Amino acid sequence: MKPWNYDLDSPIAAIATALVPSALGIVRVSGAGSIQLISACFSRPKALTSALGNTVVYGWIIDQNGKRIDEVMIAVYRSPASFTGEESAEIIGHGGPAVVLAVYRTMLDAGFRSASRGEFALRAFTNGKTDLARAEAIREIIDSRTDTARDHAAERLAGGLSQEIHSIKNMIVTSLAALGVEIEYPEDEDTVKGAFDAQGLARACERIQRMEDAWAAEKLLRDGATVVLAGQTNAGKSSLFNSLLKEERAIVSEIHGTTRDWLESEADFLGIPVRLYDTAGIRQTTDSIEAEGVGRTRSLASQADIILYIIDSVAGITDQDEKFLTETHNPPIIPVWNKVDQKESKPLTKKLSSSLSIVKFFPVSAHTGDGIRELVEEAHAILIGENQQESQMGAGIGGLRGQAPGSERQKKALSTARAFLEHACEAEQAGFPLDAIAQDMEDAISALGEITGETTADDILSAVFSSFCVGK
Ligand SMILES: Nc1nc2c(ncn2[C@@H]2O[C@H](COP(=O)(O)OP(=O)(O)OP(=O)(O)O)[C@@H](O)[C@H]2O)c(=O)[nH]1
Ligand SMILES: [Mg+2]
Repeated sequence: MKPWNYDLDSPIAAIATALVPSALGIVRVSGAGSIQLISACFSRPKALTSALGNTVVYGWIIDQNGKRIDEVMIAVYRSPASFTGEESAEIIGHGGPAVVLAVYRTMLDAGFRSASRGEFALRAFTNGKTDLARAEAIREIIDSRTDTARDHAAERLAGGLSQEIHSIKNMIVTSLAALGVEIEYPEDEDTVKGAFDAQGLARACERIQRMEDAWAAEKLLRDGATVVLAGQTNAGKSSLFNSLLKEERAIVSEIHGTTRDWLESEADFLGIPVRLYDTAGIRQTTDSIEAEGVGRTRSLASQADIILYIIDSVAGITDQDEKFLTETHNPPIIPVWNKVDQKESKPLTKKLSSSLSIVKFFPVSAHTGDGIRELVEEAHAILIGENQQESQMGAGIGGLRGQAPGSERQKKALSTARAFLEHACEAEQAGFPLDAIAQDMEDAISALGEITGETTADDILSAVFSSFCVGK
């Protein structure tokens, strides 16, 4: 029995757009007989039932009492030329929550069942319209928080990862076939001796390893990072926060203690999605509300992936700055020398203090934007791991793009496949029987097949699709 407890043959309906006031709202349906079912609650039933695939039909959705619900366009898809491979339709109406819900309820009354999470994509997969890696890329593209993340997901959606997997699998299948001949006709003089293609398998391992190495950066693109702006009052944290966001989000003033509680917003650090926090300036205070704010700053800073510690270069370094910079080792700190546009700004060349002589400061001006690019580049380098090889960095953020795995599940399957291949090579070296080596190679092929869904167990499929949103 399949792990999903609904049948994939009945016609389904779902709301495909967010339930907020908006120009358009879409109710989506799929399954054999869908068009006939909608026609029972449509002002122009004949126009709809006779519509060709990939055409749109204008009319009104009418409820069971004959009341007009909404003026819509219905996009008609005929099997197999649809996303799910089934007969399906998209009812494009107005985007208010009440109207979209009313159209949806009318469809349920007409005989559609509510779709489960990811059921449209599951149907597309079971009908052979997409493989599993490409189906997962649909969710990735929806969840993308930056252009880089979206670009990588789009490449996977276009089949970048699937093609690389197929290509590696074909290499192993070819080697396995040669080994099969050797196993089948061991005494045959004509059989090529040493059919085991150690070099070919080593190349396959390298290609898999390259994809595994790209996962850390892909995970960062998916999950993002937390960056906290901290420092003393009036250092320019809120100004830098606004400058990084390119909007006047936080209140800025020359009064010390302007920010009393933290603020957060979403920023893009060269492709990495970042939750950026502006915080209350750290200082001794008798004001209980401000003290609470300072406590929250310390707590947020301790949970960050990076702290940008802002110092007012006009005021110079205080004992408190020095204490923070020398005592805090985790998470990493980038010291920022702000307000360098001011002529009273103290030059960085001057030895700041003996304990800070090794600290690298980043000179910036939150007002003019000078130095901010370099600051973001530094944060980006720390986040993706400075110790990574150049090639791996390129592979992660820019190089492999859609060939990189997009989920933990895919990364695990890659590691499993590589472990089997390495084991096959070791077994061959140790003089194991050829059929044992062949078994390792088959297991590697099967692990790679889990990525594209050819050999994926039903319960894993169920877990993958149930993480989708309803209507997808
Ligand atoms: N010239 C110049 N002034 C700056 C710069 N950054 C901030 N300022 C000024 O410094 C003052 C304090 O800036 P804020 O951004 O409010 O400082 P803050 O660190 O958020 O201060 P608190 O919220 O009080 O902790 C304001 O008058 C800003 O206009 C800069 O790069 N150049
Ligand atoms: Mg502030």
